[in-house]
Amino acid sequence: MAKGDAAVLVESYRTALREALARFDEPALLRLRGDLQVVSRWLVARGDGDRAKSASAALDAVSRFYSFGLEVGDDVRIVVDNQLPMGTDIHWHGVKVPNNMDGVAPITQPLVESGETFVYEFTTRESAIAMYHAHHHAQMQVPNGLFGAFIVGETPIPDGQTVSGVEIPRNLEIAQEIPMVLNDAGVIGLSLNAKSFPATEPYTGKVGDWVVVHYFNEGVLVHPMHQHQFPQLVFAKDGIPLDHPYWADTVPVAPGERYSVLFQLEDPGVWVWHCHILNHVESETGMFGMVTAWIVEE
Ligand SMILES: [Cu+2]
Repeated sequence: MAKGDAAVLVESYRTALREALARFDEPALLRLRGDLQVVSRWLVARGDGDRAKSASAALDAVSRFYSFGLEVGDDVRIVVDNQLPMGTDIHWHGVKVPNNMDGVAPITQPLVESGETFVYEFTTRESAIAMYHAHHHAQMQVPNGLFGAFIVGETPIPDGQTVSGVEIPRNLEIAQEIPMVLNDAGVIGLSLNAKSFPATEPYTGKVGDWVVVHYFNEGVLVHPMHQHQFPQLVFAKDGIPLDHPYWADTVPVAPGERYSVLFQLEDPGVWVWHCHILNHVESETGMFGMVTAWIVEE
């Protein structure tokens, strides 16, 4: 393909996605368990103009639409309705599926051409902290929004264990469980859950709360996620529980990786939480991108 053709394709792809977004309706079938059926229409942020504001509005919709949780043993049926001007597919990243459901056109299935539908069916076998994303032209489709978070069952937390001298109470009650998708390219750009600071609203909690965060890197760069004040106990990598959890104030998350962390909001105040690659969070005009915060109250 000539370079000029690729540029035209990217532009028409973005235009079609923006149009699809304008037609977006709240799906009726989201978060059903058992015989799940989600009618997927790939969407993407409106990335031009005021990126923070537009990304915020658009990706709110995307994350509601595309993040869903399942139980182990659920029969999953997902209908992909391809409204893009180009072919696509979906790979279930971190979930075991039959080979012909692995979503790698043209190896394991035919390409889902523009205007076609394709049905993915599988039964979840084990708990997973997973993602799903386009595999065809992933370098273009994923950074432009063709991805989502995908959680199956429960991944155990190391409560009752002592790690580096710190005792994690038994039978911990988790005040919040937060999926945090990292992105850095395409029309979405540098973002946390598809929002760029200041659209990244702070998280709020009370002193003493325990929080679980699952980082998902759907971007093309590594992001060392730094939490001020509260060390993060890394307890699962790619959804696989660690025999030896470890504490870290900065957790590097490479493309494709997932890290699950547990931490306690120990002190009141406003505590910043951000990627520590500094030009992912600050420009000459101030903070932007992959920054958010905790507001911890007494
Ligand atoms: Cu970063």
